[in-house]
Amino acid sequence: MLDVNLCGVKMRNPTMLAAGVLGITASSLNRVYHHGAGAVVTKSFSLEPNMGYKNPTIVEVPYGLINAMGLSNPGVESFKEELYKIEDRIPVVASIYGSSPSEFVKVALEVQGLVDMIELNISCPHAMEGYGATIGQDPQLTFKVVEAVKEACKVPVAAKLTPNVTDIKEIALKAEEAGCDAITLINSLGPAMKIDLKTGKPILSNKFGGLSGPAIKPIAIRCVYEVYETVDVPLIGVGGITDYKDVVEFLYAGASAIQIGSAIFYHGLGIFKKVCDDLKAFMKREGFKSINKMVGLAHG
Ligand code: RRO
Repeated sequence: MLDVNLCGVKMRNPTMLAAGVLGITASSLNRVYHHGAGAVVTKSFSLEPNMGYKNPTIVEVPYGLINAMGLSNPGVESFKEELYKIEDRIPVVASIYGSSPSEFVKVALEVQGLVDMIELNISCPHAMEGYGATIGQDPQLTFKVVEAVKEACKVPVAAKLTPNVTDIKEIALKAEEAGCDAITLINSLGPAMKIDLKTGKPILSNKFGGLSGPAIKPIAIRCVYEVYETVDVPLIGVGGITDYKDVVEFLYAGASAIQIGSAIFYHGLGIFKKVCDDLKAFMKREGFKSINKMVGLAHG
């Protein structure tokens, strides 16, 4: 009843681990799957290792978290060792980033044989110039990165978009035109900042970071809704999902699958099973036989 087929990737339910949370080792990714996720997404990784920012890298605010991890990762060579150790039956999405189309392609080619899908992170709101949202805020750069990876790659490719744009439809259309198979939305919102009243200074070492959690859910829902009316590729909704009602909202807005990240901080990994059990009960109550039947119901 909960199973979905996302670009040919079969998932036992529509929940996925969002990029950036528990996604750096095979053992944590295996563990997330054992707790009920339908698929897992890695922490974003790049060609070369990246130390990321100094601590503190994350701070809690009402209804959300602000993070500036700084795109930290051990680099693709080292990441491959982890990808080998992920259990075969687990649908795995590699989140990758770079500063140019050719850099994205190099990383994608290294890992495509080890994963089911690639998610292009062109949307980190506090990335260094030339990376992250500086790509995803530019329609032409978005097009070039997606086109290059699609030309080189045989696995499905999703583009993860930033909400920090004037018109997300324009960016989504470019990603679709360039051939992406799916669109993930949204990455964290921002840049956001929290100041410590004792020191009088910003708490994060990077000063500002990306806001995630329930605070951004209404924006994520609006982005999914708008993009659903604009493109024909499947959408993956992410942003502030905490319970099954949030999942239903995302499905109605137009998402075919959803990702959970910050809620793990509040509720632990049990959230995957809880959301799926509650979603199934809701579908039985409302007479929905499959997830597909719920996708896009808020339209028209
Ligand atoms: O690593 C991070 O600081 C980070 C990334 Br790559 C991203 O895409 N989004 C985010 O909120 N943080």
